[in-house]
Amino acid sequence: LVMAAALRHALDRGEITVAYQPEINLTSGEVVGLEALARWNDIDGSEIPPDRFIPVAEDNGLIIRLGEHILRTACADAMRISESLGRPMRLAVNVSPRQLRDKEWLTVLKRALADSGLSGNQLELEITEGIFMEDPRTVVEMLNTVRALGVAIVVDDFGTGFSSLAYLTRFPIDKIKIDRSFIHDLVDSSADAAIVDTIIVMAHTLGMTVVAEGVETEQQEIYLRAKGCDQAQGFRYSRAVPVEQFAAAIS
Ligand code: G
Ligand code: G
Ligand code: MN
Ligand code: NA
Repeated sequence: LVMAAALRHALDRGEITVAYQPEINLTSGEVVGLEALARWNDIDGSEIPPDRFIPVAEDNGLIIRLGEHILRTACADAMRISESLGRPMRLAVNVSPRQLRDKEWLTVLKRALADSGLSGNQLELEITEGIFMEDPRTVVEMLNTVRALGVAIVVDDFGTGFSSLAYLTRFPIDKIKIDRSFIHDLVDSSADAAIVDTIIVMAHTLGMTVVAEGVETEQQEIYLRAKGCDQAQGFRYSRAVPVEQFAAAIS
């Protein structure tokens, strides 16, 4: 309850900011995208991690306002970065099931694109597997509407949920993000390697792009490139940084 009130105040005062982590094309080595990650620096300077405040925002409904703030900020930042770079960067934004269920969601999304000037083709929405356990008719219809704007659908934290794999063919999905728990011991664990290999082959067979998250070492990168993984993200390249720092690093 205390955190919910503090979060509301922080949002009112514009203290919730967005940091960006690059996504790298494993073939070219180029930065091809950026993931927006919410950041909350408390007045005392300490950082409250998103895995603590996002669930609070989801429980009390504040995620609707918070999510809109992050989406709008990120679209505007990605547009500016793309313009100054002279090539389009893809932007990935995490969205909670509760946002997707909100009746205003599509309006919020269209307005964020229109106001920023960002093309729908540059935007990716990261959703977690839990959404696929909800009423499939409603979810498929909403995802198809989003996709008609050119926006791509990404399954985040892939492999950690409890849902059946059948959803991969029932729902319109463009990209899979392999959870970092499978990447961590990739080079030493034949079990984790087998899982990663299989996810890459499966994603490509289904016509999806595949990204490895939590890439920290050169050996992991070499392994993933050899297996045909399309993209990588992780501390090997950069942690999430403020927009000015991101822009300066890639220009
Ligand atoms: O930045 P960090 O890796 O600490 O993020 C931790 C978790 O918080 C991640 O699982 C990420 O998906 C989630 N998260 C970060 N920013 C947002 C956001 O803007 N919206 C939602 N729904 N989740 C976010
Ligand atoms: O959306 P998601 O929950 O996947 O957000 C990414 C999270 O993973 C962020 O909290 C980010 O700080 C974290 N992260 C990003 N790269 C790495 C990495 O290379 N190693 C580890 N341990 N965590 C990472
Ligand atoms: Mn994510
Ligand atoms: Na993730």
